[in-house]
Amino acid sequence: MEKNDIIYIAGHRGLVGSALLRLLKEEGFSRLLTRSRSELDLTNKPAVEEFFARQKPAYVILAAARVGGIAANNEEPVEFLIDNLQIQNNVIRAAFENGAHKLLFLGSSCIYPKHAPQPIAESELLGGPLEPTNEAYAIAKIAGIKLCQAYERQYGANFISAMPTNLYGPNDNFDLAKSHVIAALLRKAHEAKMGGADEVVVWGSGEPRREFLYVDDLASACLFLLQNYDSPEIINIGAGQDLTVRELAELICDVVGFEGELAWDRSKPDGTPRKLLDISKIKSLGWQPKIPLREGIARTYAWFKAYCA
Ligand code: GFB
Repeated sequence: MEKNDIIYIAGHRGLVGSALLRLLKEEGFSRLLTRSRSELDLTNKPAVEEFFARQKPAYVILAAARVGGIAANNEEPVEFLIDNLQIQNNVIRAAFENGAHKLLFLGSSCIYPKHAPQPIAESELLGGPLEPTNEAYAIAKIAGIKLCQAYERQYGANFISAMPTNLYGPNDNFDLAKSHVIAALLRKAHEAKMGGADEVVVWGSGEPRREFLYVDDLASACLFLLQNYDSPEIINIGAGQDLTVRELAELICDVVGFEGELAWDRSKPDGTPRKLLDISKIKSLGWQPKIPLREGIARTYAWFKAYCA
């Protein structure tokens, strides 16, 4: 990967894409290609074809997707399935047809079976039924992995797929109906503190376990894979440790400085009981996470206060 290669970051305004854009700029990559959703609708096949035919990116990072937390996934399976299939089909095909050297497809830890052995190794893919709350999103992501592998098998394309664990950081979505748990609890704890409320409502039982990776660590892993990994086999990216939702909520309240109680809304789903990724494969290649959870949450809270509060 040369510093003057044309690199297209699809989804550069999102949590993942914006972190990649920051990192690639810092590293001196000078021809970074981005388009906002109003400039290029990735679900529009002719528009995507025209964009690739004109720009001919050498590297493509597919960080554009319809994403959301457990509620959005559970309530809008149609959009999660269709939009993600369209975006990835359009971008992956156009990348191949316009001679991209390499494409990085980003999946998710929810592609693994609900009851996969922990920590979850890459070999668990398609080993059992999925978690129902995010089955539509997971099916779309699995289709993306299989399309990249098919391009490699049939045409020799260097299209790789990475599976990040749950992510958080600056530019996350803090809208409570769509957000993932860290963004949601940061907002709730902040608003409770500012409003003098005596409790914060947390969804579910507090018992599910989750692993969280700060998005700058994810960006560094993606750059590492673009530079060092050329296999169609999927590869996990995670933090290597997890905690319960209850422990997470307590940590977030501590970072925010909210001293009231936690209240549990058990009418909301818990989702999958645990999804800790086995990251021994990427570690053995030489990458590891750097930003501890508490520090990442503090940085995210600082960003939230600056831009969203
Ligand atoms: O982050 P989250 O929405 O997604 O929820 P998943 C994680 C856990 O936090 C669940 C609990 O057990 C939630 O019930 N939780 C507690 C909350 N309070 C809240 C809250 O206020 N908001 C939210 N959102 N959760 C998603 C998938 O699953 O993970 C996606 O739906 C994707 O497909 C993503 O894979 C990474 O970890 O359950």
